Parts: sequence; structure tokens; C-alpha cells
Amino acid sequence: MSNITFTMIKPDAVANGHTGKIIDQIIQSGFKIVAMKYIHLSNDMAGAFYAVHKERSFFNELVGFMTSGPIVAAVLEKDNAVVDFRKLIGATDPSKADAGTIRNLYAKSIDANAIHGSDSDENAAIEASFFFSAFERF
Ligand code: 3AN
Repeated sequence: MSNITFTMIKPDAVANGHTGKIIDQIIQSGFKIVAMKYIHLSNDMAGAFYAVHKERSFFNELVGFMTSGPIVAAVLEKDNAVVDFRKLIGATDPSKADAGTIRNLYAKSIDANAIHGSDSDENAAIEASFFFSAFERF
């Protein structure tokens, strides 16, 4: 499926009151919200979601951060969703994110970087089905 991507508004952006502005920017950029959930992740859930990063030096920090407060998880639909959404959120390191991107506007650091976006169609399907059973058949 090339027309869906998965996102999480991360604990820093939720705690700082940016959820509404970020959702508005996503919608104004042409994405349709097809599923959405507000949830405080457990350690096990965050560890399972980021299992691909298990061997990386920042894994424990990443899981600790992602469980530090509630997040908003969502599935988004648009032509070319994965690539267009990565452009909308900007670079992983907010100091390198283009002006006007969500990370440029709302992120503070490489770990507290406001938002997640899937990096491939394959991962979008895996990540969407991790949170939403309706997407398991994809
Ligand atoms: P992206 O989310 O832009 O695809 P990845 O997949 O390289 O970035 O990393 C996954 C997440 O891990 C990032 N969103 C970020 O929160 C965190 N992360 C990446 N690099 C670092 C780092 N050097 N130190 C701390 N956290 C990091």
C-alpha cells in the first residue's frame, strides 16, 4: 500500500500542547486521518514497536522517552503518503529540519523530536497494524 503512512505525535509535543496544531498541519497538507488513538505506551509496547533499534546505543533512552507521557498514534492516507509525510515532518535531527516542517517548528532535540513517520510502505503497514487491528489484513 503506497497510500498510507503511520505517525505518532510524541510525548514532548503532546505535553507541550502542540497536538492540535500538528494535526491541523497534517490535514492542511492533504492527509486524511483514517485511524487515531491517544495512548500512554508501556515499556513492553514501546520496546516492541522499536525492536528494530534494539542494538542501537540510544534504544533505552528512546523507550524511556516514548513512555514518558501519552502519544497520539494515527494512520494517514494520501497519494505517496510515506515520502510526502517524511517531507512534512523534516529531518530526524530538528536542527537539520527544513523551515516550516513539523520538527523544525515543534521539536527540541534528536530524541524529543515531536513526531514519527514511517520510513517505507512496508513499515507503514507493520506499524499501522501494531496499533490498529483494522490494518492487520494489509
Ligand atoms: P526517524 O524517526 O526520523 O525515522 P530513526 O528511525 O533513525 O529516525 O530513529 C528512530 C527514533 O529514534 C527517532 N525518531 C528518534 O526519536 C530516535 N533517535 C534517532 N537517533 C537518535 C540519537 N542519536 N539519540 C537519541 N535518539 C535517537
